Amino acid sequence: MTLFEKIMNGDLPADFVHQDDQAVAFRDINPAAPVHILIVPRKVIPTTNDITDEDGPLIGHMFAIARDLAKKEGIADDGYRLLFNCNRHGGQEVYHLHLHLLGGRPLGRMVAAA
Ligand code: DGP
Repeated sequence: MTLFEKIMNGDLPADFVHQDDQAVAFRDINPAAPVHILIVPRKVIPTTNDITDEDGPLIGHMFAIARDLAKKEGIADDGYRLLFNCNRHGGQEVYHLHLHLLGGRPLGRMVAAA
C-alpha cells in the first residue's frame, strides 16, 4: 500500500483540506511555501507516465480541486504553482500520483539550480 493510501484510509494522520469520492487533498508535511497542498486521487496511479486516456476526467477533477483550494486559501489572485514530479529527475518521492499546489509567496522562476 502506498503512503498516500494509508493517509486516505486514516491509518496515518494528515491535515485534510478536501475529501470526495475520487480524490483528497491534505497539507504537505514538509511545506516548501506558506500554502503547500497535495491533491491525491484515490485511484493508485504511480507516476504521470501511468496516466491513461480514461483518467482524463479524474485529472481534470484534480485541477478543479486545486482551483477551488487556491481560492479558499486566498492565493488565487496573487497566483500559485501547480506541479507534478515524475521519477528520479523530477524529484518524485512518493509513487502515488499527486498534484502540488504551492503559493503564498513569490515562487521564483521554474526550477531551482541543480
Ligand atoms: P514528490 O517529491 O512530488 O513525490 O512529493 C512528495 C511530497 O509528499 C513531499 O513534498 C513531502 C510529502 N510527504 C511525504 N510524506 C508525507 C506524509 O506522511 N504526510 C504528508 N502530509 N506529506 C508527506
